Amino acid sequence: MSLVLFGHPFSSYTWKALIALYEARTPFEFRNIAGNEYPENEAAFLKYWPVGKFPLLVDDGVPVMESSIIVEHVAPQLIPDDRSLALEVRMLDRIFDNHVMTPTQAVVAEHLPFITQSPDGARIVRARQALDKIYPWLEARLQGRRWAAGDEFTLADCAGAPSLFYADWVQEIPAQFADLRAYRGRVLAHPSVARVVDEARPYRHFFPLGAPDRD
Ligand SMILES: N[C@@H](CCC(=O)N[C@@H](CS)C(=O)NCC(=O)O)C(=O)O
Repeated sequence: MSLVLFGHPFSSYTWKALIALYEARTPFEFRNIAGNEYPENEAAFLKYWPVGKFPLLVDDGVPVMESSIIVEHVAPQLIPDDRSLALEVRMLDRIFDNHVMTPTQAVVAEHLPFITQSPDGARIVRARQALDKIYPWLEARLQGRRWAAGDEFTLADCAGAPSLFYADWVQEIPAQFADLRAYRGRVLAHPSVARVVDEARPYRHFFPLGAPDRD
């Protein structure tokens, strides 16, 4: 297996793939597609995946798209063998991506001048309402749990870490959701996650809503 990961060090979905690679301790080459800094990396990436969404893994020349599939490809041990637990892990993975990261990305996108010059206020309100709905659901779900699903760190945590990291920056998790806030703190302290957070520090000034002075 010769692995190349195309991505951006500040990208939430790139984090998800990197966390799994760090968990698996698998050697790989990272090809940064940050802005205009590495045009050769971006050109190679777009040849493999013209859609342009990252991360993208290339394994011995074969492209693997979608962060959840990349996680499963490089670290199958992050999906439990037990079938019902595996279902819960996959469900939480989808919930973090679709109901935490998607509204978070929507708010961020409306603040990026290279995406829009006229932010859609209604879209921002809808996205914030979506976060308001998922926070209490997650609070109830995570009660008494160390990790998102089961006793081990899994794919669900690979998705939970970046989505909650950025969601909290966009719309701080209210203090009343103590278990959710504690989970976020715990998962961010996990070594593979702390590593991606640290590697992204030089890019924090790009956060369009202004990076808070924490984390
Ligand atoms: N479902 C995809 C989502 C990937 C995604 O949205 N990546 C963002 C970066 S975090 C992206 O490619 N943004 C650039 C764009 O949309 O053009 C996955 O899980 O890999």
